[in-house]
Amino acid sequence: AALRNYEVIGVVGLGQSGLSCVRFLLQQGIRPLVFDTRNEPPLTDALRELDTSIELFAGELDIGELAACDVLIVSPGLDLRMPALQMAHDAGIPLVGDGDIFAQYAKAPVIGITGSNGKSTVTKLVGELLAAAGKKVAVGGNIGVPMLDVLADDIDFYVLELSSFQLDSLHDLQLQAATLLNISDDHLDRYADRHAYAQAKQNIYTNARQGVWNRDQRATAPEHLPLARQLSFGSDAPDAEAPGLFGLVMHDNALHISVAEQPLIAASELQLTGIHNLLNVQAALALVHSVGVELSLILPALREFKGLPHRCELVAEHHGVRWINDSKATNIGAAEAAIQGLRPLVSGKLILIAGGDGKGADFATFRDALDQVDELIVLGRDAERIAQHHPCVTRVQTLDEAAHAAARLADKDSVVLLAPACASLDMFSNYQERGELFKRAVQEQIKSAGKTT
Ligand code: UMA
Ligand code: ADP
Repeated sequence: AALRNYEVIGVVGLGQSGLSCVRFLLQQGIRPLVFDTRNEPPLTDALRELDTSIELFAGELDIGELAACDVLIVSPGLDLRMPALQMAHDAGIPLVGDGDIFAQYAKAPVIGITGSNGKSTVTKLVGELLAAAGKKVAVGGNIGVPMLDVLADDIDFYVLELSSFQLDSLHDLQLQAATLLNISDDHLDRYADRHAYAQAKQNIYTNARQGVWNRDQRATAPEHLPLARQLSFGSDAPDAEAPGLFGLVMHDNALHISVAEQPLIAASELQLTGIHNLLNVQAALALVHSVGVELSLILPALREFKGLPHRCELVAEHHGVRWINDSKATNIGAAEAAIQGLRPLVSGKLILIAGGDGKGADFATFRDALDQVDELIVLGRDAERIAQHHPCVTRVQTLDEAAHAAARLADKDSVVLLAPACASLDMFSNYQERGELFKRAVQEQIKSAGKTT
């Protein structure tokens, strides 16, 4: 329902999303009540800068206070199953997300992207491909810019990364094209079980004009969209039967992304590495195709796309050895994708650098992926918990030592991959710092190798 139908609006959660909601409401001449479960919400000063007189209720949510509102805009980081929110819901107060407000004000078509992995990569790529086709694009959502902040008058397309949390509180957004990239275990602390998590992700297809899904994972297929409004991508070549279109084929002895069974672009022309990224690229192509963009227009931009930093990022290629930074692989699932995605493309040794804070994960489940690695270099707090699952292990203390050891083990056509399968916090301030230090270590290693040869 339209915002103007409500007399008192509550914004629950004062993080980036909450603050952007308040800013947006103030622009509409609406002063909301603000709630946050923390006693000292970190963005309190930023809220005061927007408006000194806004009422802020900090600390445990109180149903008596929430009940003063006619609608609650709830932040994605808050579990909708919290007792006070459930009580508000049961009392008939709608619980909505920033996506529902966005839906009321966005005047241009919206493309939505969800999935357990690859969301940011695909979101960024779709934005760049549309821009290359001459469209004015705004990119936001879970990628880091609250969606209400990117609303503007002169936009041709919005591209939104949507987390399952954002989808949970989304009711009204009509997506022109939507994709569910893949589903693997994540956020199971917020969902009753895997099925509930998968259902949350399926919500992206509700009200979508076109659904784009992954043939490698049937659970990503839209359950309720007619076939004519589906397109799929995958690691096989789709047959002529709808709703395929995008796939992978061999052509002139080289792996190509195909469209309608015709090779479109060779994997080797892309700067992104790994089979998983060939799927991400197909998803992006399918989305832009769905909104009517001619694919030949965007091939140069596709060749130029370097991906986001710290996601299977090619750092250097030196004497036939490729060095890849996947520092964002902060859990086993993401590291597995990097290993499995790269393995078929590596003719020499695959050398993995892993370790860090394993967050209590059971590394026995990492064994299948580790089996595909020729050499393992470990560091960090949980180094030994990973090391015990591989026969060829080198133990190091720093990323410099890791790069040095990798250079020693590598031969021509080897790939050295940093995919830690762990958080970075035992040794670094975040995954970005870990990735930057790795890149520096690689450059140093290459420089010193240059001196000795
Ligand atoms: N929090 C409280 N009490 C509150 C409100 C929040 O304790 O009253 C805590 C939450 O539990 C959470 C943190 O504060 O730990 C942030 O929550 P939030 O809802 O305020 O988050 P925002 O700052 O608004 O950021 C959110 C997304 N974060 C989450 O969904 C947790 C950001 O995605 C997103 O970029 C931003 O909106 C803009 O759309 C980040 C993320 O980690 C990158 N997303 C998860 C992921 O990708 O796995 C889903
Ligand atoms: P998200 O925004 O969903 O976290 P990113 O694009 O930031 O995704 O990539 C995060 C990590 O997930 C990367 O480091 C990569 O190893 C892994 N990844 C990326 N794309 C895929 C994919 N299609 N399938 C599985 N894993 C992937």
